[in-house]
Amino acid sequence: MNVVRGDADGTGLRIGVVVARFNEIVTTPLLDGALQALAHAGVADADVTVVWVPGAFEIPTVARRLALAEMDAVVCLGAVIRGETSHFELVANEAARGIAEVARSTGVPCIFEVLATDDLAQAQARAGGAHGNKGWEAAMAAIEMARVLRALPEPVAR
Ligand code: INI
Repeated sequence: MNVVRGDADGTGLRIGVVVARFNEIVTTPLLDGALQALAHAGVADADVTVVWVPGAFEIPTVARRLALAEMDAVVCLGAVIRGETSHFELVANEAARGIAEVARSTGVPCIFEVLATDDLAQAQARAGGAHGNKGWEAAMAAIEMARVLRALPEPVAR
């Protein structure tokens, strides 16, 4: 039996991070957590590319570009906070759908860490507050997925 399980060794991995400016009070600590995790796992500073985009809606476009630029994984960070209009749903759904589509179509792991919360306090609790830092978790998920893919055989044409 072959069992593949990714580890937390980031040595030699190239990681892209796409982070939304919208709700920057939340996304900056998410980014800090992600960068700390990458360094902790041994990813070299020079192998990390951080790209800021206006909002979560724009994340998939840059995630695709980074995925196609030979990144081993892309971490997508944003915060969508429920307002009084349906804009919240549209942005959150399109970010999720777009990031998933980039991951599937490129084969490069794109980690979805766009928080979708009812209010700012819930988001801050997940960005270095009572519920930890989801940016850190996202970065570790990126490394795990990159390591899983490295351990798997190359795909063959069928
Ligand atoms: N972008 C976010 O990242 N979070 C939000 O909560 C948000 N809301 O609620 O509007 C948001 N909107 C901006 C959107 O991502 C795009 O930048 C904008 O629509 C331009 O395309």
